[in-house]
Amino acid sequence: MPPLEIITLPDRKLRLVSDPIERIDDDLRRFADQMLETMYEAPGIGLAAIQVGVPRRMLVLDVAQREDETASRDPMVLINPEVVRFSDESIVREEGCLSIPEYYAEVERPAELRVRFLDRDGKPREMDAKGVLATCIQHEVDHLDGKLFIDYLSKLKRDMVIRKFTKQARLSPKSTAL
Ligand code: GNR
Ligand code: NI
Repeated sequence: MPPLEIITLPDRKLRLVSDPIERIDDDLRRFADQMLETMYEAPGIGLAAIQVGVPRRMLVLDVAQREDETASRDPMVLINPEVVRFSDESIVREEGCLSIPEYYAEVERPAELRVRFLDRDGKPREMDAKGVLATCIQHEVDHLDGKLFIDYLSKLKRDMVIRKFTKQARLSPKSTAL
């Protein structure tokens, strides 16, 4: 199965607010597996459905290999995720985004959280997260609300990034490939 295409700035779909998932069936599970394959291939530690053009509230994650490449995979699928608790303590971490290739910046977010979601079998779950997992979950849930990590930067920096990608898209529009 070929990986899905990841949309990038300035694609306006990245600003959509994704809709809740109403039915968890085999088609959805197959799509989740395709998202995971796309994330591993990228490579990335998380991927929201809207990043492959589907405005539904689902994300996949695997932070297991980020610090230890020899660790085994730990794929996770979060459907209709909702952060129900944030820590008062926050941390600053460098973030990147597959939809904003090769741009990295420091973002401050709550250090820990509790997230409520449905797993791939439709079972309600809650999970406490800290470290890079907590950062990644917030980054992905933001995607479901049309929000990008550059929105936390100064307007000057954000506009510079958007301009760079807009200019690039004008010079080599995807639709004229081949
Ligand atoms: O692969 C990714 N790495 C990353 C690093 C720091 C904070 C967040 C992330 S998520 C990103 C993949 C992505 O764009 N997910 O939406
Ligand atoms: Ni992202």
